[in-house]
Amino acid sequence: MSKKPLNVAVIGYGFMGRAHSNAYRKVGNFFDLGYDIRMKAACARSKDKVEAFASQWGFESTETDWRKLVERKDIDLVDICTPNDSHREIALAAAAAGKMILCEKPLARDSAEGIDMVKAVEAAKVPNMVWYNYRRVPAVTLAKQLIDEGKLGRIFHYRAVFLQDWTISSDLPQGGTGLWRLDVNAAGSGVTGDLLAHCIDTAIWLNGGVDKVSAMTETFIKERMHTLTGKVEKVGIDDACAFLARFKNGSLATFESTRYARGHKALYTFEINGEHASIAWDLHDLHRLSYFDHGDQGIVRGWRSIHVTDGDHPYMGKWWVPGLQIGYEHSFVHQVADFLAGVTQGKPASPTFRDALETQQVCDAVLKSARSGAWETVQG
Ligand code: SOE
Repeated sequence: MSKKPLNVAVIGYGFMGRAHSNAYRKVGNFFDLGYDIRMKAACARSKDKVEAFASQWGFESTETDWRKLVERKDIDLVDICTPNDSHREIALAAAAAGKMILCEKPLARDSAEGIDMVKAVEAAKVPNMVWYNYRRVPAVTLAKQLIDEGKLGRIFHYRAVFLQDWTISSDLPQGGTGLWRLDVNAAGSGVTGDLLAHCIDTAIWLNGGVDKVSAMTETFIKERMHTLTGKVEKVGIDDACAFLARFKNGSLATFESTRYARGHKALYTFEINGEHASIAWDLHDLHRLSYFDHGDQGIVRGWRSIHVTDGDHPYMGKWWVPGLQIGYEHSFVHQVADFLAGVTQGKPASPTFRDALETQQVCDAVLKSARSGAWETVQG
């Protein structure tokens, strides 16, 4: 079958620019797509850096102005890998230009920006998706399958944490490459939008919508040098956030995230306790899913550790042979494969901008609750 050419443009060459470019390059080798992906253009402000990035990742051309890029007739898909403060503006222009849009998480700095983005892609009827990649780690997708099959029965508890330790030094500046995550104007929030957004996205996918939240946040280091102004400026992000939540299905949840958990680099874990079974997952052991089934015979009942590498496990039939595991970068490959399958079948793959707005609305309620000290209802 002949494949349709798909010209991809990636804006931003940071960590995510690399993760996504790697996915576009690999996906056609492992998944049967209706598209022939072409690495058409890379875009970033610095000419030297974007040219080096384009040559490393095999892009045919470069642009230093994203406005020019989104107007190009030879681009079909625009991938936004820039800091959060430019997501809205680029997405609105790309939607008006009729491009497919993939946007790095979180969708935006807040729901108000997110709503504009949802309206723009829906009015333009362009395929869209947000890169909440952890859904597509095979063990996490298996968790979804088990829940949807009813194996857990009624869900009582959801528990998630995302711990890091990379911002503990007070010498670390805010702003600029990578460190824009510490600058509230660029990021919108701290760990809430950067890390808890992942946990919330997975939780909504696995356990449905969140009704109410009660949160606390802390900014441990109050001032940092700003890379762009050279001045010591107030830190406006949350360094740590913990919140309680009530889901619409009646289950209770706790979520915690910090960049001050010495010894933890990216410890994302969740555990779900149901009436008949429980499941647990740990990003540091991402190819395993822990599963406890109360229906097992009593004398052998216990937590089992499923090595999610068999051909009938989600996505695994596309990779190597049973027993050989895959990793972090493959979740991005799966996301591109699902996105394009959705476009071909006219069934948008999740999370669309509208799905990701729900996560944004939970983040807004969490930050509101941390300020008010009260339980807040999630809007939307
Ligand atoms: C922050 O350190 C970060 O890189 C996030 O921005 C990513 O979304 C997360 O997956 C890993 O941590």
